[in-house]
Amino acid sequence: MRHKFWQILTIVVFICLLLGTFIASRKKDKSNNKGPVSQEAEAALKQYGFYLEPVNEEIGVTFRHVSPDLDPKVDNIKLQIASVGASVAVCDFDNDGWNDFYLTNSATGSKNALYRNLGNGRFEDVAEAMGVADLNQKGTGASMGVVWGDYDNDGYKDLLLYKWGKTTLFKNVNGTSFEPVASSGLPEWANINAAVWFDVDNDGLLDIFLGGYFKESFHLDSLLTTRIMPESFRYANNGGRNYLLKNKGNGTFEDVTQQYGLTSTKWTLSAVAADFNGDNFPELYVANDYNVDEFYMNREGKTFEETGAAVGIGHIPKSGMNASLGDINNEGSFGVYTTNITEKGVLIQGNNYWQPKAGKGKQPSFVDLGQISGIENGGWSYGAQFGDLNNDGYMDLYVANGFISAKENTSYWYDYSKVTGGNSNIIGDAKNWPDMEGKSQSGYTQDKIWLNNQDAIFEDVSGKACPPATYDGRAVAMVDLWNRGVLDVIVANQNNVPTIYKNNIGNDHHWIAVDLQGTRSNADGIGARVEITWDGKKQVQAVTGGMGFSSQNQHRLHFGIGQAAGIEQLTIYWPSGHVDKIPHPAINTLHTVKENQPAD
Ligand SMILES: [Ca+2]
Ligand SMILES: [Ca+2]
Ligand SMILES: [Ca+2]
Ligand SMILES: [Ca+2]
Repeated sequence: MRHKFWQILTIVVFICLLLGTFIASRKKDKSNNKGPVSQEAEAALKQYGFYLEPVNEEIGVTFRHVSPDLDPKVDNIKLQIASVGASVAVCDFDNDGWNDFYLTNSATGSKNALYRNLGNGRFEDVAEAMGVADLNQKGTGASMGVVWGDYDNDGYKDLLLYKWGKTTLFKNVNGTSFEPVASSGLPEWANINAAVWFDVDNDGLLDIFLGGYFKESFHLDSLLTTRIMPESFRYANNGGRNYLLKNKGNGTFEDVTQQYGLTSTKWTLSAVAADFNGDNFPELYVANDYNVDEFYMNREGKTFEETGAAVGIGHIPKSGMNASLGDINNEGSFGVYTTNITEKGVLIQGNNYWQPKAGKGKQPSFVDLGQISGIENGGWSYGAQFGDLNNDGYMDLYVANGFISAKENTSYWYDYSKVTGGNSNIIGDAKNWPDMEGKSQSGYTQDKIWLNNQDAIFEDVSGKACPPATYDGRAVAMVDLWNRGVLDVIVANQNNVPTIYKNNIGNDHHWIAVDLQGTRSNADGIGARVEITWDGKKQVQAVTGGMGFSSQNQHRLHFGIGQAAGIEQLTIYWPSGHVDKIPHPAINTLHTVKENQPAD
């Protein structure tokens, strides 16, 4: 008997040792960049040419987002109101050539994170040491997002943190610490859900656009009233005001919102700036909840004119949660992807891809290709980004979705309909909204990954090109995290962990990447357009100061070019008006290009 016991124990120990070795070797495989091993992964690599593998633990990312705290007066719909705040913004803040990223948290007392890329495959949260962690203290509001922009042109990108509360600009001190910029002229208190850096007047100094959601007089964690909600589900104009803040060049910003005609008070959730008509001054696309989106034409840097209806985007009110740029059919012009709500049998708004129409001179106009391209139905969509995930020369699309994943197998949609039919007095008061009682609403859904099968027709590869996951996705950023010539994907999930996807590419496709440094233009080159031509194709991308929903991609621009042996020309249209042309640049490499000093 005793003998048998020892025999069994020996066998058990032996099996444990074997298992341990197996697990250790698997771990080693991952850290050695051998790629995923599952059958699903191998099938995806073969069929789509890429597979996204979550790697949070392996790379040292332990962050978890917690939703903002609200006044108990709106407890009945807390899940609904406190459903934003998870964001991601990529930046190589210390200029060591490795992309780092910032994640916001939102609960009172929670910490934001700045993950520095150690260059050895792992990341370290340095937010505390750098002075940008403890930024959700009581009385200062809840973080909603950040955008990076070098406002003082010293070569280090600075951090603009926007909040439901006190939006703050932090100066990046040589990549070693951050210091809040005092008396910068930013609003003392506002409920901001969108921000972009852009040079409105092309004077070489980056200006700021802030989009307000709730009215700026509300402190959502200590409310004097419950009348904080939209006056209408379709034509609400009682949201927060927007801000255009002009960089004076001395560390202060001047509020020029009135002067530039940005006076609308719709419920803004996202914005993107780019030059759509070739005069080098950036236009501004503003995505609004509970109303139509807006398109602001830049009139020579002196004022904006809202032309949404005239250009075709401003007719149908939807839920505007995203605005990001793409060039899905390699025509060399920007389209804008906006996201909305689609819930089968309840509400079908559909997402839009606004493709510019040719031949209209200085006034652009747009036609929606969302449906025909197959990228219309993204569920309750939030942030979205284009990027060539398999380097075949066509931009693919990642869309984060899922509104509230609370109690399983419950739905607030029926209760919701009780308030959506009411008049503005009823809708506008949170106390009239039925108690959510912990119910879900358009939750537990898989983010959308759409593969561009050339010619702007997309295939839904969700749940096939990555393991199944049903977080409430908010912000998406595309970034080459390990300098492999591959776009990885970071998704910030609401009230949950983010998903850091390492992209495994299973083909021999080529690529080229470009990192711009302005000299006459702003140092970040924000607003510059980069165009490449190859094999009879043309693709354009822009350097932006934030796009998507509460997110910012890597600063460098990444182009896949399939099996092409080279590209014919790389052209950079700087916001200053200068044009740099680089014939036959080397491929499979990152080019850092200074304005008017191109070297190939
Ligand atoms: Ca870095
Ligand atoms: Ca700076
Ligand atoms: Ca400016
Ligand atoms: Ca592609």
